[in-house]
Amino acid sequence: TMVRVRRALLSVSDKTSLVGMATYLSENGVELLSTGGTAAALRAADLPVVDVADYTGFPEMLDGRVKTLHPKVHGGLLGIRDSADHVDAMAAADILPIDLVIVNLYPFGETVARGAPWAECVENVDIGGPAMVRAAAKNHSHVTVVTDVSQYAAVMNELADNDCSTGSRLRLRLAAEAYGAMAAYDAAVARRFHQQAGTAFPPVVTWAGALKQTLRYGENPHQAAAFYADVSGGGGSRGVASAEQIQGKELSYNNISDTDAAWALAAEFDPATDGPAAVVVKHANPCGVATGETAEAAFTRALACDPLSAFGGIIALNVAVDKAAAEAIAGLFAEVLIAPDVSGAAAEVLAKKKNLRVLLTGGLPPRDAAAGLLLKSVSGGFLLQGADTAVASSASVRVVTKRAPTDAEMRDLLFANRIVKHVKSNAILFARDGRAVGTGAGQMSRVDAARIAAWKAGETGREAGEAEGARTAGSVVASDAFFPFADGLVAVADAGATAVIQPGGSKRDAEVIAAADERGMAMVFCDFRTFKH
Ligand code: 93A
Repeated sequence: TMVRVRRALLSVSDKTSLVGMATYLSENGVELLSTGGTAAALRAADLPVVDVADYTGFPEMLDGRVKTLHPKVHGGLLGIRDSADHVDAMAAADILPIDLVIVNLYPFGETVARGAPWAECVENVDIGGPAMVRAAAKNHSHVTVVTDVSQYAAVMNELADNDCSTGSRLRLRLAAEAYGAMAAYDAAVARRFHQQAGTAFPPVVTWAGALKQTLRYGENPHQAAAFYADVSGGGGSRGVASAEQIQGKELSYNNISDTDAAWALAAEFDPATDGPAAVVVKHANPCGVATGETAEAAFTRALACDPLSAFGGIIALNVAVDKAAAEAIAGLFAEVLIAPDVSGAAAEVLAKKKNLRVLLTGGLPPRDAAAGLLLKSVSGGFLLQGADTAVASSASVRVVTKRAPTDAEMRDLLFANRIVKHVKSNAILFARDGRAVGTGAGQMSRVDAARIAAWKAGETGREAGEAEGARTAGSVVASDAFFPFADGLVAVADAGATAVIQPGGSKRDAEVIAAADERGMAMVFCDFRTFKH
């Protein structure tokens, strides 16, 4: 059913397009009620407007904390128009029906984002706005509620097509969007309050997603799926959800998930200290990781880790893509490229690869913001945990063997340790000269992960025409958790590894250390494990 709009209440912090919307309403005979700043903006545009304070007979007070919180406002929003009792009660109290509410809230999220002091954040918690929005949305059978500038055009079109009335479908949709917007707002408030309280794991969900993309399907074609951006202030910046896609088809569910894995690993490497780094991911595991003198060198070296698996992979770089890197990347069939930026010449090269999706993040995620909460669903609930930010350094690791690692070995050990954190458990990774050379991922036993990593390195070397064992001879190995027995260590030693980094802490550490000593290997304990399931 259609509802004629005769009276509208406008109270907005974001005054974008306000005058256009209000002019349209006013020209169509709609009476405008408004709060202080909004009313001033309307008067400045020569629009007739009634102050809410004049309508209620109650002044705005307490520094604006009480502006619209009055029965004459809320009665006008909540009264049921086709109930004789409600109509009588409203008339008796001089309450006028309000048919349209246009409200956007105090900019709480923006205030927090610019690091405003706590008191200012608190002052920016809107109370009256959400109260009106909720009341109007509840009474959507009679009231139209607008909570975002992006909805103005749809509402004006509806009014224009229907003699200044709105239909129930639009009112219901706007009411649903209104409650979603209020939930996101409350989530952002709850998150900031928990931060202030020092509650790391809030007892309430403080996530709120804004639909970013309806996906064609999920992990498999028979699963429905959608992609959401976290709009509650916990998403961190320069992540996959806020990246700009400059070319290529729509991202799929698996593209997004794999791109996230690739981006998190690339972001481990700081261009200032590690130089350019490149990552190739397949099925959420890295099949190529390398640093290099240039972006192109890093990519070419990463690709050489396992070119067979890299086909159809996801590429991430920690530095801007230049022309040389773009040309090298264009030589590989890849699904997605993610990087902080691309040069103009690189963009031209990549544009020829029509199917390659290119995502630009604008920079690397700040380390502390990247360390947000990770969420995983379980049947009937979910798990939350902090991001894995553990990093080993040459000063933090303990040498446990007779022989200490050489400087070159230590560099590769720390490099491998940072990568193995991003490999599904059980994980064993061989590395040499700043690149991964063999990976065993997602195995149920550690010794199998070790054998697969060594075998894979050998296979790839053979396919590349290298001498037998050339890849793993003199390599180092990282293990994501301790070796429960010496067998895993023996397997990597047999493959030619000369140094190992692992957390330690097994009951049989002594046996594992003895096996390393017997073979003249160097081993360090980093004292933290990096499971990833
Ligand atoms: O401080 S409030 O929570 N108390 C209120 O009664 C109230 N009514 C509207 N904030 C309130 N508002 C908000 O004021 C609106 O949600 C809107 O964001 C803002 C518009 O104020 P002005 O018209 O003075 O610019």
